[in-house]
Amino acid sequence: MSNQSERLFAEAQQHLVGGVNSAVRAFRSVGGTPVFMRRGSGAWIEDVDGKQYVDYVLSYGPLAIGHAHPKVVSAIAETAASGTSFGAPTELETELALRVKSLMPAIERIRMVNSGTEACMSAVRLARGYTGRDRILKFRGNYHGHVDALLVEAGSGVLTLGIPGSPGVPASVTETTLTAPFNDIEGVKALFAEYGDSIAAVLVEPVAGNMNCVPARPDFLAGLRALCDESGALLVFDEVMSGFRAALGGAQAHYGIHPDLTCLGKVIGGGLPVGALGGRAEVMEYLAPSGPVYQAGTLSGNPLAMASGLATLNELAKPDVHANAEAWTARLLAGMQERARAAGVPLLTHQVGTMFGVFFTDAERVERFEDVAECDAERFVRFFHGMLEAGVYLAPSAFEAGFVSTAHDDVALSHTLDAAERVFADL
Ligand code: KE4
Repeated sequence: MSNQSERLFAEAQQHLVGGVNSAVRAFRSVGGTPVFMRRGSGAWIEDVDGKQYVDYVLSYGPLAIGHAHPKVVSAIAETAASGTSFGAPTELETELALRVKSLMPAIERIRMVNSGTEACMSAVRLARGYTGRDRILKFRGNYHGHVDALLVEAGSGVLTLGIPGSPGVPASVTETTLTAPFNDIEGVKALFAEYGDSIAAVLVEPVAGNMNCVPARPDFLAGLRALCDESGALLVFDEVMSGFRAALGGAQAHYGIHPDLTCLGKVIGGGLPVGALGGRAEVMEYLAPSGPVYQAGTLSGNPLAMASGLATLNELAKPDVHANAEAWTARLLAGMQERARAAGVPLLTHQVGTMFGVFFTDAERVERFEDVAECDAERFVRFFHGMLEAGVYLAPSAFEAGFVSTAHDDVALSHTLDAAERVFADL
């Protein structure tokens, strides 16, 4: 069969940098040609050659109720019929805010933006403006979008001052960014001992989804909460990925820890561009126009994105809907482990809600970036391509999490596990 993706990719590369509009899609770390997709339906996605795959990327998280859900499609179509954007307040923005607040009580005020990056960028500026402090503490392996101050590649050694991880980011921007190992509260205590009164915020992915899927240890998050309380720094949960997935109320519900600020994205837009920053009213009211910290956006809160996000969260919040998807995820991972064991393939899996990770390692535990880096990435590449060939679409990187939707059913489960059984046999 002709491979349309190869033809389309060759052309795309003449016009789009790397042939893509987001770096991870280029298959650089797994090799081969990115598969061009043309439609999705529920748990399935179809490429330009008509081949179907069970989809565990789900647009890197947003599609919590699957592709082209009728409620989402009709909400967008009906809203669009009345116009796409007004640059003026609309009732839909308050409706989505109320839905989010009903699921995340730590959010008293919210500001809609257009991406997770924008939410995290705004969180950093707000924390610095509110506390009058400059330093931000983040964790190795955590990703918070392509924000200059947060694109920090951890240096050698245990704890580092920021070292620009990308050209174009001046040292002056990252010298106030501190980096510590994920899940290591002692390392954080050392940084607070030295810099505590100059730290504006601790920014953490409570479930790290950008170094595969690595949940924070409960004592680690509790330790961060205590250190922030003692020092006056703000605790910021980046729940762009874990929001409405780690639990219906996000990782903050899963762990029972309230951050001062929460960054959201992905699911909150149901596949349309939405990010959000929310948290304690006393802090959030420091944002313009109520306070002095400037923040704005032409399409922030636009009706289409609000309608898409609202339809998604309303569906997800129905009784047992999220719980059933969590249970399905557990069945998937149990089936994968059973088949890996039978094939003698060392496989460790993590699940938090409807997020999951698979690691080719015989290690007992994977808790920080360094542990992930020691896993067998070459075996992952063969696994990735074998599953792709078998009609299962995983993220093209050993450092990405997997996602399940409420549309993943028994047919998708048996298709996936049959594929895994065949691929493990060849690993
Ligand atoms: P966006 O700007 O891509 O909407 O969100 C940035 C972001 C912030 N915080 C967390 C925890 C995130 O996971 C992300 C984005 N995640 C990646 C997936 N690893 C998006 C996929 C991509 O870059 O194409």
